[in-house]
Amino acid sequence: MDYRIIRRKIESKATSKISESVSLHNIFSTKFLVFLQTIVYEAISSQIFLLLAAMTIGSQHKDRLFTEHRLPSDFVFDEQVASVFEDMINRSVPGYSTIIFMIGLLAERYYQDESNIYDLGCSLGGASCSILEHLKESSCKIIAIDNSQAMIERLEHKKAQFGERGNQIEGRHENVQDTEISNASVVILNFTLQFIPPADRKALIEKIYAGMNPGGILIISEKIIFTDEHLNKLLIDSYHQFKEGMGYSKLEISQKRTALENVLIPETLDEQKKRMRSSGFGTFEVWFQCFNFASMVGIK
Ligand code: GEK
Repeated sequence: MDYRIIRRKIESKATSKISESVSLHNIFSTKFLVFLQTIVYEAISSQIFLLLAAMTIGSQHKDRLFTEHRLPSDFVFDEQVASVFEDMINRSVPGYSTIIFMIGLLAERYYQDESNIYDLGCSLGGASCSILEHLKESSCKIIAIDNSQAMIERLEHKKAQFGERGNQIEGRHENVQDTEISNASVVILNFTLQFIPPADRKALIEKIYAGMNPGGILIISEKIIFTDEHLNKLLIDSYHQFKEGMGYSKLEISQKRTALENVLIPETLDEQKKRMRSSGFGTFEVWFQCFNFASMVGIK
C-alpha cells in the first residue's frame, strides 16, 4: 500500500471540505458551521486512524529483526525470519526480483515435458511461483524443498494464489542433501548452496548432475567473494551502500553480517566454475552479477 497516496487523498479531502465550508458561510449560521466542521474533522481523524492501522499491519511484514542491539548468535531461518522474508530478501539481495523473473524465463526454455523441476532451498517459493507463471500451459511438477518448517508452511499459503494450479508445486520439509533428484530438466539453487557446508557442496552438485536429463539446466545464485582484496572491499562496500539505500541502518547491516558469518560461506566464481566442471557440467557461465551477488547457469 502506498501511504503517500492515502495521505494525499486525506489532505485533498480536508482542503476541499474546508473550502466547501467557507463558501457555505454565507448561507448557514456560525453554530451550524461549527457542527459541520466537527463532523469533517472527525471524518478526517478516523481516516488518519485507518492510515495508522494500515501502517501497523504493513510494518508486521517489514524486516526489523536487527534494528536493536543484540547478543551475537547464528542466523536461523525460523518463524521470525519467515514472517519478514519477502521484505528481507528484496532489500538484501541486489537484483533478486530480476533473478526470480529470469528463472521463470529460463525454465520456460529448458523444461522438458513430463520431467521434474526442483527448487532447492525454496524459502517462500519465489522461484517456484515464477516458474509456474511462465509455464502456464504445462502440467509441470515443481518439487520445492526447504529445511525450514516455517518457510514450507508459508509456501503452502502462497500456493493458494494459483488456485488448483498451485498444487503443481509440492512443498517438502527436507534437507536438500537428502533429496533424491531424478528426471530433472530444471534445477534451482537460488542462494541456497552458500548455506551448505563447503565440504558437502561437491556431493550435492554431483547428485544434481546425476539426476538431470541431458539438455537440462541448473541455475545457481550465490553471494560471492573476490581474490583481489581491493575489488573485494569495493564490492562489499558498494553492497552495504545498497543496503543503506534500501533503508537498513549501519547497526542492522553489521549485526546481520555477524549473524551470517558462520552460516553463509561465500566462494569465488572460480571455485564455483571448477566444481561445476569437475561434476560434469560442460557448459557453465555467469548470466547475472551485481556487486558480490551472481547467478550462473550450467547445462548438462
Ligand atoms: C528464493 N531460494 O527466494 N536444506 C534445505 N533448505 C536449506 C538448507 C538445506 N540444507 N540450507 C538452507 N536452506 C529462495 C531463497 S534463502 C537465501 C533462498 C537467503 C534454506 C533456508 O531454510 C532458506 O529458506 C534458504 O535455503 C535460503 O528464491 O536467505 O539468502
